[in-house]
Amino acid sequence: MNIIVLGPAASGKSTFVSSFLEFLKEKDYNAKAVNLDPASSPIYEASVDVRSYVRTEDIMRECHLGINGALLKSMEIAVRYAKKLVVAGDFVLYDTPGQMEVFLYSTAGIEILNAIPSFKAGIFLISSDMASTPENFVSILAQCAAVSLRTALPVLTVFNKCDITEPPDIQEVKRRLAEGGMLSELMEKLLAFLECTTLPYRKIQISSISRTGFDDVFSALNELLCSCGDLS
Ligand SMILES: Nc1nc2c(ncn2[C@@H]2O[C@H](COP(=O)(O)OP(=O)(O)OP(=O)(O)O)[C@@H](O)[C@H]2O)c(=O)[nH]1
Ligand SMILES: [Mg+2]
Repeated sequence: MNIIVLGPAASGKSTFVSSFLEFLKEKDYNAKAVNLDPASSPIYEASVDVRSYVRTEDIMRECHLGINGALLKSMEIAVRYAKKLVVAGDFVLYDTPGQMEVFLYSTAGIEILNAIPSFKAGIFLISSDMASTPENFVSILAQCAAVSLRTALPVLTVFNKCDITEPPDIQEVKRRLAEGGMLSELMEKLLAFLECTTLPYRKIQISSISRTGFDDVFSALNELLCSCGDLS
């Protein structure tokens, strides 16, 4: 199974890849990790590292670009090596950059994901502390739904960093949105994005640091890719 780990900057993607890789290896699976982030060196043993082909800091210097423009340019260059960025294994975890525009707007991110053979799923990591206000929660949900649409992957929505804060209670978010405020109507409508994520079926809470909730991720991934399973 190929697992693409997606999510906003600092949601804990690389830490999750590192911890979940160990979790899978301890279960005796042939598990591997691939770094698809040209701006960051992997904090785990990567079977393939995109930085062997392109590094964002080099692109910044050579093309006189800022960090975000250089990251997008790096991903465009990485497309040339897309086939070399794929490995085989029982489980392969693909770590991605936190700049969501790579998957929300640019074609490069999608082309790289398209090179990964099927039997693949996405994990969209949400940092629980980032989703602590209704505004943030709704905004992240909208991103999650857009990423599923854009990547055409079955995507599991997962709350990370639950060791430091509880993820939001969805009923409580709905109640607070109903209280009013200038943008409450807009946010209430955006809340419909919730239905486009796996959260109405199952709320998965993990900590990549203390390694809690990984069994739940593992079974939900298997159910997500098994036509006979549901997420309840
Ligand atoms: N408390 C806590 N901290 C975490 C957890 N997961 C990650 N972190 C911390 O969050 C910070 C960002 O983690 P990363 O794994 O680098 O996040 P990322 O999503 O890969 O970041 P980018 O690649 O820059 O987008 C680091 O300081 C991690 O130690 C967690 O489950 N709990
Ligand atoms: Mg990272």
